[in-house]
Amino acid sequence: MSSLIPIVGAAQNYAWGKYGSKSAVAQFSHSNDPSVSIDETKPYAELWMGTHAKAPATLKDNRKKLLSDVIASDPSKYLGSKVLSQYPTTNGGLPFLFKVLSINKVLSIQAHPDKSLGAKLHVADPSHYPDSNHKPEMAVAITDFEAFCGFKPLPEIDVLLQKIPEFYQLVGAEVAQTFHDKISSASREDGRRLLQSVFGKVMTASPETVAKYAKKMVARTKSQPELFGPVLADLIQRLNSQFPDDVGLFCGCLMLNHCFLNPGEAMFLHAKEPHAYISGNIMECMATSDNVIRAGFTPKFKDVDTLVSCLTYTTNPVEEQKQKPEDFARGTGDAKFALYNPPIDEFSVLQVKFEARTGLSAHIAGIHGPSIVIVTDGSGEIAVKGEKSQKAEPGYIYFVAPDVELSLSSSSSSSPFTLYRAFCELE
Ligand code: 9C2
Ligand code: ZN
Repeated sequence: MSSLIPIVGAAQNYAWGKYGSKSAVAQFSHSNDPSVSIDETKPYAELWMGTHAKAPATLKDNRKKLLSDVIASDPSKYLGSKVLSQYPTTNGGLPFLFKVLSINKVLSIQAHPDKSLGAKLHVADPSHYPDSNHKPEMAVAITDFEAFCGFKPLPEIDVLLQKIPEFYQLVGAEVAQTFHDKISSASREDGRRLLQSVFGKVMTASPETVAKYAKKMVARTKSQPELFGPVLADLIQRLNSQFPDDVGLFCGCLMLNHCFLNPGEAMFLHAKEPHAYISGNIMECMATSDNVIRAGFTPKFKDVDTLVSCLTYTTNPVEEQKQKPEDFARGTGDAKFALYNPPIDEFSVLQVKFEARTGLSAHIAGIHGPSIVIVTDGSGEIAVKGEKSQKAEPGYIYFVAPDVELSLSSSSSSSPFTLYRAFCELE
C-alpha cells in the first residue's frame, strides 16, 4: 500500500447543518465520491475524516475497507513509533479526528470534558458519552465564522444583568445583587464562584420560567433595541427564530463572548470551556472523541448538572482564545504555509495555499506522524516523492503515512489551490 492513500469521509446530518448542495460537507462528499448523491432536503453538518467508530473513513477504491484496518495492519508504518507508543492502538485508531463543519443554525451550548471527566462520564453513561477521552478542539475558519467562545468578562455580564430586567429576574434579585456588589473586589477564585452562581441560576430555572422571560426579552429587543445595541439585539432575535424561548438566549447571548473569525483565523478551545458555533464553514480538529456536554440550543441530550458543575468559569478575552498561525519551515516552494499548533499533543493543522495560478509547486518535508489532507479550493496534484501523482480537487481526502515528502502542484487559475492537513507529531 502507498504512503498516500485516497480516503472517503463520513457525513453527519445534524439538524444545524446547511442544506443540500449549499453545504460544503455535501459538496465535498459528492466531489470526492460522485456516487454519493446530495439530498437537497437534508442538512449536512459535519464531514468526519478519521477513525472514530461512529463514522470511520474508508478507502476510496475499496469502500468496504476502513482506514483503521490499514493502520492496524502495520501500526508503526502508519502512525510512526513515537505516536504509536504514546497512543497505543490495537484497532488502528488515530489520536485526532479532523472535520469540515458547514453551519446554518447555532450548535448546542456545550463544553467538552478533560481526560478524567471524560473517563468518568463514559463509565457512568456510555450511551451519551461514547468515549473515554477528552476532546480539546480547534476551529479554523474557511469562510467568515461566528461563534460563542468562553465567558464574557464579569463587568460586561454585570452591565447586562443590571440593564436587562428579564435577565435580572431570571437570575433573581439576591444572586444578581451579590454579583453586582462583589465582582469589583473579588479574588479570581471568588469571581469564578460568583459567575457560577449566576450561570447556575439561569441553567436550572424551569423551562416555563425561561420561556416567560425569553418572550419578554425578545419583545424588548424590538421595543428598546438601544438597551442591547444592534449586534446583540439582532443576535437574540436571530437565535430566537432558530430556538424559540430557549435558555441559550440567556446563557449564550448574554453570558458568552460573541466572536467573529475571518477566513484563516483560528480558535482553540480548552476542556471545560463553554462554546457554540453560530454560522460559517470551518475546519475543525480534535482529539478523537465525541464527548459533548450540552445545555441549550439543541434537540439533543442535555446534561445541565454536569455542565454547570464542570466549567472552569474563567473569563479569557477572545483574543487570548485565538490560535495564531505560525510559519512552517518544512514547507518550501510557491505556496504559503500557516501552522496552527495548539498546546496539546494530539494534533496540529497546516494550511497550504497557492495563488490562483497554474504551474506552481511546493514541497513538504516529512512529518513524523500520521496526517490527513483535504483539498478545500482550487485544484492540482499531490504526490509522494518517487510515486505517481494523484488528483487533488475540492473534497479529495488523503491519509499520509509518517516521514514521506509530499509534492504539490497547482492547476487552477480561477481559485487558489488550498489544502488543510491535520497531523500528530510528538517532540
Ligand atoms: O460534533 C458537536 C456538534 O457535538 N463543535 O454540536 O450537534 O452536539 O450541537 P451538537 C461536535 C463538534 O465537533 C464540536 O464539538 N464545537
Ligand atoms: Zn465543541
